[in-house]
Amino acid sequence: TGGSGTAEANYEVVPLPNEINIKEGIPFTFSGSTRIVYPEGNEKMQRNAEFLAEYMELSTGIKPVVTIDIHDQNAVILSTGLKNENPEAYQITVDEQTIRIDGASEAAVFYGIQTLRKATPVEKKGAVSYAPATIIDAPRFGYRGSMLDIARHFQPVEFVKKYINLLALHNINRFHWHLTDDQGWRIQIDAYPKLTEVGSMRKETVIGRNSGGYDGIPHGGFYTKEELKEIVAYAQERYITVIPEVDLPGHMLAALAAYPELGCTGGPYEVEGSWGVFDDVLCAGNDSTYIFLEAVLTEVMEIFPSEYIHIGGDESPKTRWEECPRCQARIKELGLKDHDGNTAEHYLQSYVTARMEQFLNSHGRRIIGWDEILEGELAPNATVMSWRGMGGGIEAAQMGHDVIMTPTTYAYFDYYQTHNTEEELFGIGGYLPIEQVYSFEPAPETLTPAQRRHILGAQANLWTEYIKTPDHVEYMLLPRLAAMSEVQWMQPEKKDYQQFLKRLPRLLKLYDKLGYNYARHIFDVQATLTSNTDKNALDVEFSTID
Ligand code: NAG
Repeated sequence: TGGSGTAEANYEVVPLPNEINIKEGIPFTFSGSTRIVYPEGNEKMQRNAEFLAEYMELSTGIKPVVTIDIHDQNAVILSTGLKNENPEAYQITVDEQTIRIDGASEAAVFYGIQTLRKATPVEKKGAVSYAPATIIDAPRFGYRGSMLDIARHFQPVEFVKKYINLLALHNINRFHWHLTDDQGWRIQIDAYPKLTEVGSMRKETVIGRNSGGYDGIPHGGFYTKEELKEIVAYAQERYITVIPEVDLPGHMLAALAAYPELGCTGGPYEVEGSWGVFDDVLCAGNDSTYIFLEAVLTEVMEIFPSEYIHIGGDESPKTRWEECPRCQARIKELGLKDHDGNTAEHYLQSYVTARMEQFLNSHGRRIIGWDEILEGELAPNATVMSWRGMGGGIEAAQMGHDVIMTPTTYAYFDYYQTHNTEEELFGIGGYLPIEQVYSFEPAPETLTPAQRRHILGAQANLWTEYIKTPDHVEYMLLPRLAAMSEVQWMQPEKKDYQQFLKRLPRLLKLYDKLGYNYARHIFDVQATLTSNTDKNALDVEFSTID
């Protein structure tokens, strides 16, 4: 494609479409006179058309006109006319005169647009030629998630939007937003103003990995309701549902610092400045706890239209509950006993979870919880997010519950990307190279076909104890999120890591164009992992990146 001449599109993008059939014939040429046509009266499709126009301008320097006028010549035509059982299925048909993107829904058209955008080269300004082709595509999983923790380190609204655009680029449709934790409460709640007045600010942060030394610098921040609603709408335009998480009953020190009466000992508590699992959790024997949680969740539901509300449930020590007279009285009142390898206190957490589930179900919402909610008794309608390996998810699926797979071994993007950790930005530890992300199979063979249908999808998690800046967030995500997007989108039999590596450089160029930071040096390591012949191929591919 070097020199003069028209740049050529390449449909082998990330994630790779299910079917790409290239045909004989004259290509379509995108030029200054190409129009993007959307169906009259459909605002979402108009927005889709505008997205495509913006993307094309960034990649080619040409901003096409967006219109409802049907011109059969030299147009990209968007429609929702595709009939398909999968609401996210789309088809792209390219001939000399037109590129048609037909989706089973507006969201599906959006994914067709992402594919077209990624097929479009970014190195050169001017016209682009698209080989005549039919592309048939649909995602494997309906839940394609990415979790961001902004409790440990706060990020401004502008960055959250940039992050959402990044998810869209990878066909991700769920943004799991970890909004509360020991180290900060980040969401405005009118009924409990001290949550943000007190709970959103910690006085300092531990240096390094719990070294014992502190930086003496206050860290904090929170989102107002207006900001949160703005982000929800921003994500919605990009067909991404924001799933808020209020982590309970553990990971609650920031809330306890604001309202110490909600803890078993009554405090005083502080917004935590170090990392780990802390003994002080919400008191499960105190009625005020339930009043508090219902008030918080009521306001959360007002802000977030998502059917799912994530109630956390991870790492909630039972130490305080064992000593607390009110918790013990509640255990007695409920008749909870040690049995089946669980203590009465485990069943007390199950009681808290089930009560929150009942409350949210009665408002038409559903809960997701971390796999600890399997300990004791699983709430009747809960979806389980399996993080301590796949075991919890497998067990839940066997019980007929829905599952989202996000095991540390494949999905924890706070882990290092290479063994050469000296050269990487700081991570929590662990080792999760992109190749391993790519090899992730969220629906294991051990499940029956019926059980496998309970695996709704997979998600990448980014915890941010050691990740302070937007650049660092992007570095941890990229390019591993590209590998995760193929796990989430592609049929497993079509996945091929070596082939993925050949397609990836063009996506990296788009990252550069969009101003995303990514882990560049992992490819030196990657190249040494492959055979010499492959290594040469890779060198050629990747030498074109910089
Ligand atoms: C777990 C914690 C999380 C922490 C992360 C670090 C879950 C569900 N819980 O210990 O708060 O930030 O791992 O990798 O992951």
